[in-house]
Amino acid sequence: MRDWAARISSGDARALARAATAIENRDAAGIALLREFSTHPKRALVIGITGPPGAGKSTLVDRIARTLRIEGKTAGILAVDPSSAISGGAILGDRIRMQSHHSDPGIFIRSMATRGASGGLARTTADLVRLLDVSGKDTILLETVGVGQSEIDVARVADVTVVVLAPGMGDDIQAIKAGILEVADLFAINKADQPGADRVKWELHSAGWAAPVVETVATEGKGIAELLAAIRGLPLSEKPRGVKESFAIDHLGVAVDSIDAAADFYELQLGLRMTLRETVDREKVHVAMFPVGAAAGASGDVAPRIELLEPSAPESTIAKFIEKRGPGLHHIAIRVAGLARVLERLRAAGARVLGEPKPGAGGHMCVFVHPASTGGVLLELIEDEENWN
Ligand SMILES: Nc1nc2c(ncn2[C@@H]2O[C@H](COP(=O)(O)OP(=O)(O)OP(=O)(O)O)[C@@H](O)[C@H]2O)c(=O)[nH]1
Ligand SMILES: [Mg+2]
Repeated sequence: MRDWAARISSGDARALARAATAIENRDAAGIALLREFSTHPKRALVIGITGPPGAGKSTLVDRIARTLRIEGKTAGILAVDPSSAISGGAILGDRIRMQSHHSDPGIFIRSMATRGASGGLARTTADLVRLLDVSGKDTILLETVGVGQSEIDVARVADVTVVVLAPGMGDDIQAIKAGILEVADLFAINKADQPGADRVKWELHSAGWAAPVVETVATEGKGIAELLAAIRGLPLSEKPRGVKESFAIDHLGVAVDSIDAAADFYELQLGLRMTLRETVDREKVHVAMFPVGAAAGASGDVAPRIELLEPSAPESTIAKFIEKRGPGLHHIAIRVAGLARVLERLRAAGARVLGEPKPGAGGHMCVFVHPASTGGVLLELIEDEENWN
């Protein structure tokens, strides 16, 4: 094991390939290797390249890798295909296009297809990124097809995510899943040799997407230097590395006159299970929790919950809320990875953020946004501490 790990660290391509397979299969040996590497400091720059099918991601990755090699740097390339089977067209295409690097030990290429849940794919991707980092690759390029949640999870593993768009991909930016655009630190409008690139740029702009835009013609290697310069120019230090913004419902807080009375509905009639009942003295409330559904997605293990809130004293804010508006939805709580950045954006846009994040119940940092900014409901934002690296 030690010997294997040492060979990987020294950049041995065969040891690396064997390790990648063990990690993908989650073999005992793969897990042991990861444990061996768990204290390895992150060094590589991880660039996520995502976007709709056929936008030119693989061609772009290939060009970026070539440019890096000319600069004397090494690259690891992971092509993650969450949709197709191993023999799927996209991956086959990737293999063919990447063949020019085949004999270059400074480039390691790996294709992965979906196995199991999206969270699993993101986990394996993060592990392979670590492996490539350990092996001394300076830059890791992560290609995913932007069609669903799983690549958004995968994009969270990257330090910088480039969303590749191209003209003529369905005429409307709105047609592209908004979630994909949200992960963009940078847009590459590829196929700028074709008509309509300006229009894509204009649509991005008018739809309010603020990330920088670089035009490229991947097939001709145009705009690659500019793209790399833009990637390197992003203020990496400002965001915690490896943590990308993401959002998940944590709980819905419902103000009730009596937990006992309301619990009958949620427990007996609806069939949910009460997992916690407690009194939070500081907030002067009794709380009852009803998890709804399995832990959703990759962000943490906590299932979203309905929380019934009953005032434990007349001066409780819940008592005041009921007095004013009657029982009902009191707040929505969303778990956010990258809370600091989100707050910065909200404040800049004039949202009424109530104070600074403070430790709440459970010790997580949380902060409230006034209903006046949210369409009428108090919004609690909770920092998701999950870290991907
Ligand atoms: N005209 C033009 N064609 C391009 C450009 N970049 C890529 N292509 C072509 O577009 C097609 C798709 O390119 P890929 O690099 O496979 O695109 P992709 O986004 O990786 O595709 P998937 O992995 O299948 O989602 C290929 O035929 C490329 O040759 C470009 O800048 N201009
Ligand atoms: Mg591709």
